[in-house]
Amino acid sequence: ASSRKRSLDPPDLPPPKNPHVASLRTHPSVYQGSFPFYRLPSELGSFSLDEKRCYHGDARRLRFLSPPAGMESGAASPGWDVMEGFEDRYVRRDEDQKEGLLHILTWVTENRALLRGNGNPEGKRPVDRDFVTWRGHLTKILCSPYESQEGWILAVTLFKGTLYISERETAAAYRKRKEQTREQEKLRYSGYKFESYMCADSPDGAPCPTEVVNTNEGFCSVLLGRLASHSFLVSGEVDCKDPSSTNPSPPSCYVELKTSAEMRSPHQERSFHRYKLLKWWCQSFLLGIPLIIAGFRNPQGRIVSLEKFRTSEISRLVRGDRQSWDPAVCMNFCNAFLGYIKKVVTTDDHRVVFVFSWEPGEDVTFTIEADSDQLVVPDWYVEAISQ
Ligand code: 0WD
Ligand code: CA
Repeated sequence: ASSRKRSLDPPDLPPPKNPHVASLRTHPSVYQGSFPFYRLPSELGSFSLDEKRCYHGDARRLRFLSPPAGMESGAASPGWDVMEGFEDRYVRRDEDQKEGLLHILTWVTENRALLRGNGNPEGKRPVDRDFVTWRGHLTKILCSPYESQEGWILAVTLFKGTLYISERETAAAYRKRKEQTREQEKLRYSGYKFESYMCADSPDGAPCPTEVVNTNEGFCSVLLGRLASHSFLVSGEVDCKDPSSTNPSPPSCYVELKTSAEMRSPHQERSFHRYKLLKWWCQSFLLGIPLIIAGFRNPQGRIVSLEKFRTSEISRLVRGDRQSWDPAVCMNFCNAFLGYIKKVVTTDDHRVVFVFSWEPGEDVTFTIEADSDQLVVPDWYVEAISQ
């Protein structure tokens, strides 16, 4: 009788809760397929952050590529010491100061006229885009299907028809940052120092490798883009402009600079393709930056070779490796995640924050803060945009 009862049980029970209704999968197999529509972003403006991290609505911190002679032929082995100056000429940005979307929102309030919708006066959005965010946040989303180490938290608010996405530091990222060793900090420095060797302050100037490296400084481009049905305004830090670029209009004239450890074995080369090139591709593709110049450093901290990577050719470099990544998966996942945000975040109120979080191997889930004390869209912005 008991077995008979059990078999009759299910229809009497409420339908089982589907754990996937409120979550989003990230496994690559779910997102295989053709590449979604992605429009090359167009630059709408830019801003600069000075040595004190003060905002300026102009391109004063844009730098210009000034590579050493011989780079084109692959002959250059500059031998630059990218650790030099670490002790006495390094000013680090205070990363305990969480800026959120501050600088983007400042740019938006100063350029409102460029962003207003064309609809009827009641229906139009003050910022006529579906999403506003940093490029770095989108890079994390794109990489998620292949990420096995670091999770993320993205806080989202819907305000006057536009979704604002801002990162929150995870507990693990906080610990990692606080426990950073001197050696790790030196490696970070070497990336910035490489820029000092490669960039000049004017189109026909020369690099000044003895300058102070100050990570407060930066030049950010503000662009409009579209992925499938999602329109967005995105801003990202740009390393330099190539004055000799055949296409002088941004973002096509921009160049991304990277450093990486010199590769000495097929194993190191494979892992460079699988992990580093994934991140490099996602980051530059998102803004439409066509060229990445990499400096490879030896264990003594000297740049031993320079190599150019065309963003559009990177995915071809990894195609032969079946365990590698597929750019279509990254973009299809991003498309799905933005669609998921639109479905979930429907309360238009700047005090309400939807907190999406993800850990490798798990699904994306969210919680809601009805009256958040960590706003994505701050009160000053609400006031400024309503003027
Ligand atoms: O406070 C934070 N947690 C973050 C701040 C996280 C991500 C970005 N930012 C700031 C950056 O300081 C920058 O001003 O946002 C601005 C632009 O960011 P993005 O372009 O969206 O960010 P991303 O693509 O991750 O980084 C671009 C460059 C980096 O180049 P490399 O080659 O290392 O990927 O921005 C720099 C760095 O040069 N950068 C930072 N500089 C200072 N502090 C930071 C940081 N925390 N993160 C990236
Ligand atoms: Ca860089």
